[in-house]
Amino acid sequence: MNEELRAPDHAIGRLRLPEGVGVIAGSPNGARRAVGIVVGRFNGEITSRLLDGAIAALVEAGVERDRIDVVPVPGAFELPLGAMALARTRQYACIIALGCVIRGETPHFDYVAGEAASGLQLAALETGVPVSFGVLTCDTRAQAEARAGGARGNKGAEAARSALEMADIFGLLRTRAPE
Ligand code: INI
Repeated sequence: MNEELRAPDHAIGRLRLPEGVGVIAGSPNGARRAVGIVVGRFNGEITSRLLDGAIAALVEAGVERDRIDVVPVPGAFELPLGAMALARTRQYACIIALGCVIRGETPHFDYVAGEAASGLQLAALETGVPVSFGVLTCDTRAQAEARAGGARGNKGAEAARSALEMADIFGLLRTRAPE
């Protein structure tokens, strides 16, 4: 019978794995991990709620509060540079980037949102430190509110658990005995 991996609640979907293969699956485990958070001040009433959600999820996963460092930056455009700076310290198992870009409120939505997304991916790929994408890119403020602790959950908490899951995979790979 095929093994089935139930997705943790930060990732939608169920993955069915074939038999006979090695599986290196992480879980959002925060024990003994330090975590860096970079958060945009722009749309701060929304990003504050993402930050609350992220910190609550980290603490629930076992991260000690005093091992969480938060770096506020002006807006989503600055998130990649902040994430890169945190990652380069090598002090953090993973980095969480939180921001909120609302299409209706900015003619340069596509630039800010696009640069945030590609820059955060670049920060992760360049440093090898997991960086999660907790940036809301919404058409309206109502949509952003729904994703920041409203009807559609809290994207900050999801980003926190995704970052911890990736850190856990990296930890498993580092300690895996060579065959
Ligand atoms: N920054 C955001 O995080 N969200 C936005 O919706 C936004 N808008 O609307 O422009 C925004 N702009 C600021 C941008 O991120 C930079 O801080 C700014 O351009 C200075 O580099």
